[in-house]
Amino acid sequence: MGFFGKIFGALKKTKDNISEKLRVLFSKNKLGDEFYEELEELLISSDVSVSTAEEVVSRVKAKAIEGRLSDQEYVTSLLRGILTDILEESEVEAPSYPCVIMLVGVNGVGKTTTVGKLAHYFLSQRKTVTVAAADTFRAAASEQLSIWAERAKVRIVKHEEGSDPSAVVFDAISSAKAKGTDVLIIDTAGRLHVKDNLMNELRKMERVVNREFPEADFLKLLVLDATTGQNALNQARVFDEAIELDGLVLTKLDGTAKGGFVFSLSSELSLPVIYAGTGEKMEDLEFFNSKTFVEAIL
Ligand SMILES: Nc1nc2c(ncn2[C@@H]2O[C@H](COP(=O)(O)OP(=O)(O)O)[C@@H](O)[C@H]2O)c(=O)[nH]1
Ligand SMILES: [Mg+2]
Repeated sequence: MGFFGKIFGALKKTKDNISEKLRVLFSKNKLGDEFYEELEELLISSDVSVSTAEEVVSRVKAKAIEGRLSDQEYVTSLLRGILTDILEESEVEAPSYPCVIMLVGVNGVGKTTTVGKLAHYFLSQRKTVTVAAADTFRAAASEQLSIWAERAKVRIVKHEEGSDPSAVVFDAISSAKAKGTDVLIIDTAGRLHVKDNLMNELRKMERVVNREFPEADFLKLLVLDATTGQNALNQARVFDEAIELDGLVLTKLDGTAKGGFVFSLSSELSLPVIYAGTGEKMEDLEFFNSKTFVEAIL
């Protein structure tokens, strides 16, 4: 089962929920302001933040033909169009080479796994890849990445446990430059309970990349677990404040995912989802498709 099958399965609960709520809303035969208020509440209860729900409703207001607001099919297709627009407005172009992709995010969201998947993906595109084990907090972290690097058959740069992550990044850049590597992918730590340390560490790595490898296209991607819901927005704010993010990777789209928060990330932080993880294997990574995503939840 590919992305399309998995994403429809993962978001089925969200979809069932929304369609049941829409059914109730239309059965009430509300029109005008009352209708819009209820629509806004419906979105908020589906993990869309308040300000994004307001934005969606104001776009519906601007576009809708008043007399057709009692037509569920009509409103649903209008909503689909608006939600797709919101996702597409934040989309970015594919990276140019050489590029550095740094994955950040809290513990357990799937950073290390995604490094492995991305390495495999770029190799399949006939690009050369180096991965950097800049999660030096636990020895297990770089061992886990070594296993992925071996599986994907890419080079890995790692240091001892407890060493400075920026030094790993520095060495990885030297090595990538010397070998003329197309893509350098950096794995990082995610222990948010020492937030200030982590953010300083990430900023330091960012400075090293900017200083040592200015010719590379640098993408800082936040990895988010799709089952998280609204809290994802808080995570994104924290990381975006520290190191300006370029986009998102949404993992675990093979589980029971929550859909609504993706629109808030796009509309409030202008952060596009670029890749989607749909399983634990190396091949389980897809390009995110806005239209398919919207169809899976509405
Ligand atoms: N089902 C599923 N599991 C995933 C996915 N991505 C990662 N995982 C699992 O999530 C757990 C944590 O992943 P890891 O890469 O170690 O997270 P990290 O702490 O952010 O580096 C592991 O058990 C992974 O196998 C995904 O797309 N789908
Ligand atoms: Mg990890």
